[in-house]
Formats: sequence, C-alpha cells, structure tokens
Amino acid sequence: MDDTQLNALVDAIVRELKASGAVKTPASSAGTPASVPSTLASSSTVPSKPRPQSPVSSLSIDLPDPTLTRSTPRVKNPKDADGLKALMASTTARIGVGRAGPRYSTAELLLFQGDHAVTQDALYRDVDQKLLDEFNLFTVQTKITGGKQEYLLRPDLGRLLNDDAKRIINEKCQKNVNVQLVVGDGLSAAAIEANLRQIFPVLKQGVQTAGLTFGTPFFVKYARVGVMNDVGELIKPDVVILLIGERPGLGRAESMSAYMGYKPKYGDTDADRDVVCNIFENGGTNPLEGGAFVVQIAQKMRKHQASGVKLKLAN
Ligand code: B12
Repeated sequence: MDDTQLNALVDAIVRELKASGAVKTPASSAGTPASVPSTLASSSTVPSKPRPQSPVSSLSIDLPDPTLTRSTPRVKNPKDADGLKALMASTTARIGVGRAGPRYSTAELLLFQGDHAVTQDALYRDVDQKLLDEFNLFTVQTKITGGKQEYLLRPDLGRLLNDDAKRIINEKCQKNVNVQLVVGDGLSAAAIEANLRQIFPVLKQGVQTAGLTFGTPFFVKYARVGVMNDVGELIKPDVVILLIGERPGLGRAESMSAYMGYKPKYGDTDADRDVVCNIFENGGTNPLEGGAFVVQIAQKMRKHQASGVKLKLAN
C-alpha cells in the first residue's frame, strides 16, 4: 500500500470516528501536528517518512482517563444493565469490558496497558532506600548477580544468600532469638513500600509484648521465599518471619505476604511454612491486623514447635 492509499484509508477512518463523536477536531489545532498520547507516539517503531498534509494532521484524540471509569460497564446496550453492574461489582476480574468488533475498545486497551505498566514498575524497581533506613534495615543480597532479569529466570539463586550476606548477618545479628524478622523485595517493591510502615511496629511490639526476643531485622535484595532456610541456619531463631512482595496482578502491586517457618533449616519446603497473604489496605488483610495475626501464629509455632503441615496436624 502506498502513501496515497494509506492516507485515503486513514481519512476514511477519521471521518467515521468524527461522525461517531469519538474524536474532536478543534478549529485552533487545524494545520498543527496531530496530538497523539505520548505512550503511543513513543512506542512507534515504524520508520517515519514525511507525509503529504492530510486531514489527519488536525486530529486530536480525546478519550477520558480510562482508570477513572474502571468500574463503568463498557458493553454497549446490555440486555440487563443492572445485572451487569452487580456482576462487575462482585469481582475484580475484567468483565463487562465491551468490544469494538472482535477487539477491545481503545479505552479498555489503554487501561490494560496502564495496569500492566504498574505491574512492571513494581517488579523491576528497587525498594526505596529511605524506607529501609527508617527502620534501620541493613541490606544483604542473594546469589543473584545479574539484576532483576536474572532474578526472574533463576529462582534457585534467589533462595540462597551470597557469601557477603552470610558474613554481614553473622557480624550484625543477634543469634538464637525467638523471632527473626526479614524483609525481602520479592516480586514487588511497591508491596513493601505500601505496608512496611504499618506492619513493622505491630510485629516488633507484638513480639516484645508477648515476652519474646525480637532479633536484628534486615533486608534481602532479590529474595525468594526459600531464603528463609539460610536465615534459619545462620541465626538459629525459633521463628523466621519473611515479609515479601507478592507476584503483582494487573493494576494491583501492593500485596505483601508474611511467610513463616519454625526453626527453618536446609531442605525445608513450603510444606514446612505458613503464609499470611494478600496484606494490603483497602481490600486485603489490613497490615495492622495482619501483623497481629502473624504474631499469634509465631506464638503458636513456638508452642507446638512446628510450622506448616505439622502445625496444622498439631492443632
Ligand atoms: C505463584 C504461586 C504459587 C506457585 C508457586 C511456584 C513458584 N515457584 O512461584 C504454585 C502454583 C506452585 C503454587 C502452589 C500452591 N499455592 Co500458591 N500462590 C502463588 C501466588 C500466586 C504468588 C506467590 C508469590 O508471589 N510469592 C512470593 C514470591 C517472591 O515467592 P517465591 O519464592 O517466588 O515462590 C514461593 C512462594 O510463592 C511459595 N508458595 C506459593 N504458594 C504457597 C502456598 C503456601 C501455603 C506456602 C507456605 C508457600 C507458597 O512457593 C514458591 C516456592 O517456594 C500466591 C498468591 C498471593 N496472593 O500471594 C498463591 C498462594 C500463596 N498460594 C496458595 C496456595 C493455597 C497454594 C497451594 C497450597 C495450592 C494447592 N492446594 O496445591 C500450593 C502449595 C504450593 C507449595 N509450594 O507447597 C494460597 C495460600 C493461602 C494461604 N494463606 O494459605 C495463595 C495466597 C493463593 C490464594 N489466594 O489462595 N502457588
């Protein structure tokens, strides 16, 4: 298809869109370059060649911010509008999204891309150093050396502390404590940033109020749940609590888990662990309540000298 045919096609589409009211062509912008959302403009990889002036140059796309209409049904003329709204209110799943022919509507596509960007940010970003400093958390690292890309591809290395980490932990941490708190980035920096300020004091005070010793807390970069075993071997605590960012969902990045184990050691598996999951405000387990619950479980683990499946059987 040459430029003339392409322009004719685009012009026909624009005329159709104008007729439907989906785009506006402000008089003042006539003759100026087209206004295109920056995400779309910057993602273009098609080599650009100067084109002859066409009505497209006066086009401006004027869609409302799709994140503000997330819960609005986009199905055109639904048979049961109230039923559809009720259905949508009952789940966070993407339903009632409508369509344009066999495809998503533009608003839905932009919402999906926006939500996906939130997920990517949470996954690839590091936890804010200022937050770690606020709680005097020193940082150690697992055996990952190749950044987040390697972290994603090699979960096995994320379960092992590197040699420096072992030395630093040995130097700085009190040993044989009742409860050892560890914070790990896991799969979402945003989850730690959203919840640590609230849950940390509850855990510390809760443990101390129960008359138990609270070990020297620290932060593990590129952490997987299994790193608890290394921590258990080094510090020999009764209970390890690992706060870690959960795998983010689309548009939901602030969900944190507290994985726990009684006297974790080499060879322990998830069957030896417990988890309090979905810790976040407004819709999940509130971090204040979650913290109190985690302290209760720690006490139960000490009482029964067990965690995971063995704890369930002991109850
Ligand atoms: C990914 C995932 C899995 C994957 C883990 C594979 C992997 N290598 O990543 C698979 C599909 C194997 C899985 C299986 C199960 N899972 Co799962 N899983 C998740 C999910 C979606 C994300 C977890 C995450 O982000 N972890 C953080 C990252 C950093 O950890 P990681 O080191 O990469 O991966 C470890 C953990 O994910 C852990 N893990 C995963 N699920 C569970 C469940 C329990 C009880 C424990 C102790 C550990 C654990 O296993 C991985 C290897 O060590 C969560 C949902 C959520 N909201 O958290 C549910 C979730 C944690 N899983 C859950 C459950 C119930 C299970 C199963 C018991 C299901 C079953 N009946 O078989 C099994 C148990 C698995 C086991 N390891 O023994 C529940 C836990 C509920 C609870 N409070 O007890 C959750 C919260 C989902 C839910 N809402 O129901 N899971």
